[in-house]
Amino acid sequence: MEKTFLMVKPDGVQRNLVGKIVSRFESKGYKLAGAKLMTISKETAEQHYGEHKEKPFFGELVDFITSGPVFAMVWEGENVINTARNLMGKTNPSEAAPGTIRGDYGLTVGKNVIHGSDSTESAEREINLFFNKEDLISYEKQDSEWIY
Ligand code: RTP
Ligand code: MG
Repeated sequence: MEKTFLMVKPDGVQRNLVGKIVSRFESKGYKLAGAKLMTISKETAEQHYGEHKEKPFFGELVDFITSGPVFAMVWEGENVINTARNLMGKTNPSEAAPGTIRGDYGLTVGKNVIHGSDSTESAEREINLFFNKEDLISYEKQDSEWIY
């Protein structure tokens, strides 16, 4: 089953949005495979956002993501990578539609509450960067094809 890496960013943790954000993905019907509250080292942050190394906002991005605890998660379900991105909304909260996480809770492009993997390759890379294999739980809920 497809897996994605999602992370409530430091602004979301500081603003007590962890429960609300987890609830969106639970309500949608996806399955939680792993989660932890953690602080990110500068090295891990630079690796995680490596694709943005040359961007002018890279330093600010790394400083922000390491500024306080984040809530890292792995979610599972059919097409979860793309669907989670749709539930998150556009990168800039001022362009994100109401009803999306960033549309409802995000303030600025820098403080946009949540991260989500954008491809199967980045999902695999990010899951491996943040979680050990034994931290991810595989479990059955019900004998049904459509309950993940
Ligand atoms: P993320 O990686 O955090 O899930 O966000 P994303 O895919 O929607 O956006 P991406 O292009 O990967 O950018 C990563 C994060 O960098 C910050 N950003 N700042 N100042 C700026 O112009 C700017 N552009 C991007 C955002 O916090 C974005 O989430
Ligand atoms: Mg991204």
